[in-house]
Amino acid sequence: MTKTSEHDNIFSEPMGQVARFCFDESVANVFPDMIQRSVPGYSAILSMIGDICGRYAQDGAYCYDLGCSLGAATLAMRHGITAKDCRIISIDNSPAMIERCQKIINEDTKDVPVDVLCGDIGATTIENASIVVLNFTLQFIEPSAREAILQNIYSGLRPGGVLILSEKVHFENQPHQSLMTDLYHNFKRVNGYSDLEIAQKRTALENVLRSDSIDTHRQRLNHCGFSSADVWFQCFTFCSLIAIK
Ligand code: GEK
Repeated sequence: MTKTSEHDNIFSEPMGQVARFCFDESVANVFPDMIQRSVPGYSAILSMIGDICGRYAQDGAYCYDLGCSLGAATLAMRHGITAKDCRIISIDNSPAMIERCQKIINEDTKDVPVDVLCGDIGATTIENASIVVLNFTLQFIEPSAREAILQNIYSGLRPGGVLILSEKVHFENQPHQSLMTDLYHNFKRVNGYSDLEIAQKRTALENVLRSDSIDTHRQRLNHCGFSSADVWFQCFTFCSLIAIK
């Protein structure tokens, strides 16, 4: 977690009409608590992103955190990088997130420079990169626009550079999909979410978070030109892939 935050009770009261989920002020205020209690393995993934940066960041290269929210992955990257003269570029299109992210980064004293930018990752040119992180962001992008974003990332990576792509995924095998969903809902219950909160959040995310299968991710990454792309972390319907140029 980036820092302690307010408790997430956004979906705790019955809502007549559940509005589409968006990354506004109310979500930004509770975001560290929300993502920690909703994404199995979130802390482990952040910690490994730091380690991967230690291994793959190249001297004089940019490291991108696309869909940075409050900058949790940015901080992991900043503290994991050991290469010289790197710069982190952290982008999110939610002004509420970016405003808070900038404050959090300002409070951190590590010396790797960070540019925190409000913008659309679909309109961002990736250049001179050794690391690109999409930590649970691509799932919110219009599916037809995903390949162009990955192509842009591939083009902007140096040879030997890596993309870390964490996503909620689905499984084509229905019994397996049901089991993973049940286990996931139980994870949320154990973390204090009621059945009402789980159901209303699910409705709010319909057509907002659109998952792909792991096969779709692998094939798309291979099609973009990555020489290797495979899963390094998985828990239920949440996984992270590493793709190497
Ligand atoms: C973390 N990576 O804590 N352009 C820029 N940002 C976008 C776009 C877009 N087109 N679409 C969505 N976002 C973070 C967590 S959260 C994941 C990432 C979640 C942003 C959106 O505003 C939000 O901040 C982020 O992507 C997704 O490691 O909430 O499950």
